[in-house]
Amino acid sequence: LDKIIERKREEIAVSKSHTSLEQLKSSELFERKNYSLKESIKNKSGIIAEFKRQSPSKGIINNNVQPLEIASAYEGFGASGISILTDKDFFGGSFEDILKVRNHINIPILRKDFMIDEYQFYEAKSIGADVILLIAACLSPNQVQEFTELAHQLDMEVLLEIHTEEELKHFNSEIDLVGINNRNLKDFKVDLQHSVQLKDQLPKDTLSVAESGIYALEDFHFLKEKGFDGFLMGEYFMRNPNPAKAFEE
Ligand code: IGP
Repeated sequence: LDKIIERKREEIAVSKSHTSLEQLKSSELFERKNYSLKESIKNKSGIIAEFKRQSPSKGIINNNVQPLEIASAYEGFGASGISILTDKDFFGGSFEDILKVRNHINIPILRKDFMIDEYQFYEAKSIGADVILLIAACLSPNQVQEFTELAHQLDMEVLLEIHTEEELKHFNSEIDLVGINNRNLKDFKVDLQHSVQLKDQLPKDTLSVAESGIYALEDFHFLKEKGFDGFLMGEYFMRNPNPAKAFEE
């Protein structure tokens, strides 16, 4: 994780030198109306289906797919939202992956990246993202609060990702959704029980999302029974040649 953040800092410096804030703000997509993931989670399957070609823990997962094809299939089966990785060096993603689908689907898009600088929020808005991921492990509680305010000013929602009890300190009541990652980003171990155990410690009315390691519909049903509102699933869909079929019960 430290390595990713270090690289991210360099990447942001380069982006800033190429594209000014003013240029980002002049994007047509800056004016569009946000889709709410909160609403969509309540009204649809709760699944946030992810477009992810590769990851540091799994290597290449699926490199042979078009984002729009996958995103349409996700929307087709009733996903509440689509998570799209925009980190290039570690996840093989790009802004293009969001831009290619933005105008063709009508469910919220989560920009999945390592957010450490205000500039990235303007970027996200300029490519048409509706929701931002905030990873507690790379932010202070203060930053989480500031970034949440900024996201809201830009008419985007935030999903705060936590992994430990300690990280509950990053929560504040302005946050839209809280994700509990079953994967430890430091050693990549995955344990589904992890999210179940931490969930009880969230305020009762928080919209909760179980993240990672949901590799079977059974897992999805299990977590749903435990009271989760949302389910962030990537690999399960990306390894399946037909994501829509993957979700037929
Ligand atoms: C999806 P999985 O195990 O279904 O492919 O996981 C998602 O939870 C995972 O990609 C993820 C992630 C992250 C990736 C969760 N938090 C933070 C990058 C950064």
